[in-house]
Amino acid sequence: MIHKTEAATAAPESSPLHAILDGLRANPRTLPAALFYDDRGSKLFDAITRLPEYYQTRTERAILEDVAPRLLEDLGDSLELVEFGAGSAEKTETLLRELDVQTYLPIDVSEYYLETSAERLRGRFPDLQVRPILADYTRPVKLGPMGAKTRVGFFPGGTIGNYHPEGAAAFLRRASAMLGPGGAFILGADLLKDPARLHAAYNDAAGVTAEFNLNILRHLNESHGADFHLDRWYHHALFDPKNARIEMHLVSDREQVVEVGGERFEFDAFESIWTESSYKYSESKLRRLARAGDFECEEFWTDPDRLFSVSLLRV
Ligand code: AVJ
Repeated sequence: MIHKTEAATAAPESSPLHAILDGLRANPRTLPAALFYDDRGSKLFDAITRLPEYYQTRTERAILEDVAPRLLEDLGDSLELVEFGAGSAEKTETLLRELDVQTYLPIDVSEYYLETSAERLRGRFPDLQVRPILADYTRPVKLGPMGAKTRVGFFPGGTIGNYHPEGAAAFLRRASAMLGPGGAFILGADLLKDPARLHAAYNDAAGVTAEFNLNILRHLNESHGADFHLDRWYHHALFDPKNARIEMHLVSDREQVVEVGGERFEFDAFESIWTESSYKYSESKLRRLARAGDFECEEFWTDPDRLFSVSLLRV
């Protein structure tokens, strides 16, 4: 049974048309990053996580496996694990194996992901209570009464990097309020590093990231009656050191007019739509972000090459 929260009673939709149109009218033009993750986009993202250039996913998994005993010690027994944007919940299995989790609350907008992963986890962890919550985790979510000693949030994958810094702090403050006093939060964040390495991770040789980026336009054509010609746009990803972020853009290769949701948009040649930001953190910036988000950074773990980080924050 999937529990719909108050915030989500109107069937969560990741990107309503008005948000899409607002973004396309803006200067610079943007599109919501949530648009990436239709069925095809989710599969492309899975393929990205296996690319040789994309170190994030495998490095985070290795760190989590490595520090699991320390997490067990820090968090103690009787936990309620709340995952923000759980997706297929693959990384979660490491925590479920190693920690004393009584209840698992995955929050996601995808009913498909929630159902299939709940079934898989109930099969693998017969003593675990799984209570899926169909909701948009970027908004306040009601968790209901707690049946364990400590509430632990889990936000892996470096998705925190999609938020601009003020948005990241605001998200953490909401999470902190949800988890309550004594609550903990396990946060995965990508680290600042050699720009060439960052650039390669978003410009893979096989072109999967380009496909993933362009898929947004296909998605808009299919679900919002847009008429983008995919061969008139190209993928552009760059590292901006001033803002410590990767920016992904879709660039128009000519002057053209596109219709989206019945509205006409005129694009100049080489004008771009900004589709994603992925902020990269240093340890000190991450500690400051935690504080701005009403948490204290209790532990900071990284891999030997300092590519990625897993932090344990405390309310
Ligand atoms: C899932 C947001 C962490 O920013 O690296 C991968 C998404 N975009 N390649 C990231 C993504 C292009 C990814 N996050």
